[in-house]
Amino acid sequence: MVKMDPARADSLTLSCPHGLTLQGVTAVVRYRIGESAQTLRLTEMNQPDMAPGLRAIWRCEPLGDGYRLWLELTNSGEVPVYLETADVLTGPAPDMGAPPANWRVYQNGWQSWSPAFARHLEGTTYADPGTPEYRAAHQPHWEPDYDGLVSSEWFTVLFAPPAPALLLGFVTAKDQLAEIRLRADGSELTARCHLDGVLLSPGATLQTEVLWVTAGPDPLRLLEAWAETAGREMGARLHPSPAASGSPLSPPLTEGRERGGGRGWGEGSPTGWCTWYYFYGENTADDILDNLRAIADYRLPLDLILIDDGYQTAIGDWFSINPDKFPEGMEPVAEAIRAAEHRLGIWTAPFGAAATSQLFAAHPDWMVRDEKGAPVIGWVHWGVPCYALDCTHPEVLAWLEETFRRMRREWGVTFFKIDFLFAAARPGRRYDPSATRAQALRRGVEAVRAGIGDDAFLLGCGAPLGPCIGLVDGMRIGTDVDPNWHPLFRYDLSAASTENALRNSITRAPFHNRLWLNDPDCLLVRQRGPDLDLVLNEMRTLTAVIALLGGLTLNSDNLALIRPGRLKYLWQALPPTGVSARPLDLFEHEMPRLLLLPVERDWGRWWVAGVINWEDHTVETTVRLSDLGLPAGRYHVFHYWRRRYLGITDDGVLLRRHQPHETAVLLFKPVSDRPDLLTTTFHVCQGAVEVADCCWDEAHGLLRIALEKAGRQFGEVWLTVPEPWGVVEVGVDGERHPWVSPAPGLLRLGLTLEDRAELTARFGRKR
Ligand code: 9PG
Repeated sequence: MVKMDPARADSLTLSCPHGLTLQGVTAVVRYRIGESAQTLRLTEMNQPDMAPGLRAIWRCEPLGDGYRLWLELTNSGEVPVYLETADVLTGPAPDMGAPPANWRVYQNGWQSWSPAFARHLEGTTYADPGTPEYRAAHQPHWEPDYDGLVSSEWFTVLFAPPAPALLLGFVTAKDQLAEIRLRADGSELTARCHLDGVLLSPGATLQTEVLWVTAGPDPLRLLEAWAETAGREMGARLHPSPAASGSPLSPPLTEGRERGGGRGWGEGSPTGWCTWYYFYGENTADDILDNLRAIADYRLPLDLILIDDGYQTAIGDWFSINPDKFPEGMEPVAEAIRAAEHRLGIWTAPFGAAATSQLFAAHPDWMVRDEKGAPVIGWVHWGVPCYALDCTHPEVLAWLEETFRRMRREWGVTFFKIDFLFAAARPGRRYDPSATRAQALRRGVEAVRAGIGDDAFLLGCGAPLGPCIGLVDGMRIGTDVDPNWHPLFRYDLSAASTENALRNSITRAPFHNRLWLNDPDCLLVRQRGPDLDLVLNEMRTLTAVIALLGGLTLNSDNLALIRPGRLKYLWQALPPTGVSARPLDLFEHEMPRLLLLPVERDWGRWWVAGVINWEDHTVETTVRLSDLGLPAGRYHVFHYWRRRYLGITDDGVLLRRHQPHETAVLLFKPVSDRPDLLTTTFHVCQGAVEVADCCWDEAHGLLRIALEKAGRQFGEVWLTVPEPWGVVEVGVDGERHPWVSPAPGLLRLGLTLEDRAELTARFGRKR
């Protein structure tokens, strides 16, 4: 309910669900007429308000358990108006029952690589390097009074337990960059749309983005509901996902197997191999062909071959192929990849033109310009300045569309990783003075989509998130993974490192299958050495987290040289389930430690938890069933990486030696009174992808398990055998098969699974 506050006629009170109220709120529009700065403050909803040259309506409608709010702005005068900002809601922060220092505030970074997590305002790990480069890449609304201000791009959730959580989130993002600003002392909470000084001509009208304000007891569910709503409002490109079409919040994984094959777009998360994180752009055509051969030899179920940065002579000159690396050009490599029935993927940074490029030399007028008319640098690419293309220029859009159409046609590319997208949204002057930074970016991505066609896969990277929804299929949601666990500069949370990449992939997990498919970046499984500094626990953490998150699963080792023994880790993450685990303690820990994947099949139900130790030392960790939200009952617990059965619990487990950077992958399976499948070691999700069926024939005491997984992989199957049952015999594909009993009531067998196998176990009642 919205009401006028009788004590203050100059503002409103917005009553949110669960007793939260926002008092003293208004909407504010800042604009210019000529050189004169103007402000219009609105204090009433759904009726027009006027100021010189501007007519505005503050719209409010119910949405779900809350409100949707936006502004409609019309130039009511005879001269141009230039719009700066529109605060769809501004006022003091609400009373959350605790001082702001004790709040958790989800702070979403601007683009793929920008840090995102639920900050604790006091004792935070947040760091702002404060360099011009950092601001250019991560802080699109930076201003000198940024100190003491928490800026979260696009949405936030405020939470101070035990009070309910408050969501302020824009659910549209096509036209303006938007941020939620919170003064750390609670004096101001503002939901602001950035209009970037664009021209509003006499008679013209525009709308701000739509803000959703709501509240609820569970901040993670609010975040999931927001992603769901934003994805729906913006027509997110979602690949058919049975889980996503079920219960809107926290769906259990029901049918991952059918869609997890990674065989084609539309069937879940892509799998593949990427050149970048071993070769870092130094790869030749032969290196790619060697890896193609290794993938075939090992029968690795990797679909896509992604040729990342390095094949081109300069950013912008996408058909000028480096002859030292690709002596015969791109065609023969593309041909070989297609002939081997792989998807061909290619990396570009489409909105940049290197200072050294032919593109810049030919079209200096295609760049975004600064106040002085100089071309604006989008970013510096490995030492080379790249200017930002003006994606409101019709010639630029035509060139983009044609460039991508040619890649599709001439090389047969069907997967496009488009990188450094934030360049298109750098501040500056553009051809179309009425286009915002967000609109410029979106027009650019639209041109790319038009060129590649509707059925090609488009992966955003280095991308401002919101404006890409509905155009991209996948999105990188964190920094680059890296051969190092910690970043070189610890104070930069956007710096490449496995730790930073994993943090964002976990904290942005709720986006998966709601806004796009999440890309957690590549999986590296090679041995520790000059090319990789991850210890075994760190590599297993990377494997486990990527597997539990169910998003894109791309390997980036040199498979032609890798020690074959290491491939067992890659196998255990393939194929992706397509469904994401939930970061249960997202609002409790800035580095969430607890991922939970619920799995449900016709033949059973289980939970896989990833319990992460981010500390640099060994800790003792307790995992309670109540922390996981599991129904009360008795559960078998299996410690996946250690291949150890931990017994039955109705309470929880204690990990006495939880090692540095180790992720304990724990299976919780309800105890059954008849023989049952406990787990398999073919996949981290332990049955979610490789067990096609499992049925119990009580009359004959027969358990039949159908295993299906592309390729050839050794693994174990574990069964539970409760009293009074005893095993009579075990068979694989009709042949008797040896087994052992690692503990009373347990049966384990090893087998090499080649595409499919049927396991039968016959039991009898002991007397
Ligand atoms: C290719 C790489 C890979 C990688 C992308 C992107 O200097 N920088 O700040 C910087 C940030 C990210 C980055 C490279 C440089 O990586 O995320 O997967 O494609 O480009 O150059």
